[in-house]
Amino acid sequence: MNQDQLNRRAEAAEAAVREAGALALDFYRRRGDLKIDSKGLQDVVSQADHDCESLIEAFLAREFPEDSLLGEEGGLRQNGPTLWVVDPIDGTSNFLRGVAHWCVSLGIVVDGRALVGFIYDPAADEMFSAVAGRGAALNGEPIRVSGETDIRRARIGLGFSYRTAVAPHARDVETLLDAGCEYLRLGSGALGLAYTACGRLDGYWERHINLWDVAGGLVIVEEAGGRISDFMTRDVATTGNEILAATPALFDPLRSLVDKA
Ligand code: LIP
Repeated sequence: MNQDQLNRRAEAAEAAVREAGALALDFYRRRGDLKIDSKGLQDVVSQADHDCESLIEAFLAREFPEDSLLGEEGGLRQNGPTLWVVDPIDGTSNFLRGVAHWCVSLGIVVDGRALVGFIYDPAADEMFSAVAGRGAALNGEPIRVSGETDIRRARIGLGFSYRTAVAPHARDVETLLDAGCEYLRLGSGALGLAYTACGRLDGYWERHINLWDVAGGLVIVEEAGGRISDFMTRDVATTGNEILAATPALFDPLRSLVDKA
């Protein structure tokens, strides 16, 4: 894929995420009318997730019908080698409970590497973005990970879902606190990566997360100067993986802490 093809897709991806974000915000304001379905323990979904994903699917079919789409709700629509990976509403539990910490996340993956990322928080009107080799931004302003080097001053985002056992997560909390490291569980892996990229957090750790939750954030963290664990394995689109993101100085200390937990 040449730079021009990538740039055209990046422009289109931003437009698609903004449109889906506007629809999601409209649903959010009338969330009381939404019927909530369960996908598993503490794993919810509503018409808002489905309609926002369908909007992006229709957009993609119009603009780049040769590309493929992987969405949280509709799964894989295989076409050509370029893969758009979408989480129409990341932080769905927050969304349905009226907690204004959710977003639309989109990443474009080529040859197993995320090259374009957009994470849009419509409630805060914050657009986190990055294209490989062109840096990361928040509402167009360049962003960098924090300069934090000391685990005893660090604030780390933690994620958990019942896709994994409780005990390792509980040990993570204890291990980080014993190390003097503060943690926050905000309920959106995508925003956890975006906040790491702009220095609101010094890192993010979750023992299992899906590609659609992080595809947008991977390139945003890297282009903001952060380090990311080797998330993109061959079958990650179906299996998911653990994710560790952090400032360069904190990555190895955090790695050894969570490996010890
Ligand atoms: C959520 C992730 C979060 C994880 C939740 C859930 P969703 O995604 O962003 O990191 O801890 O279990 O998977 O379901 O809101 O799109």
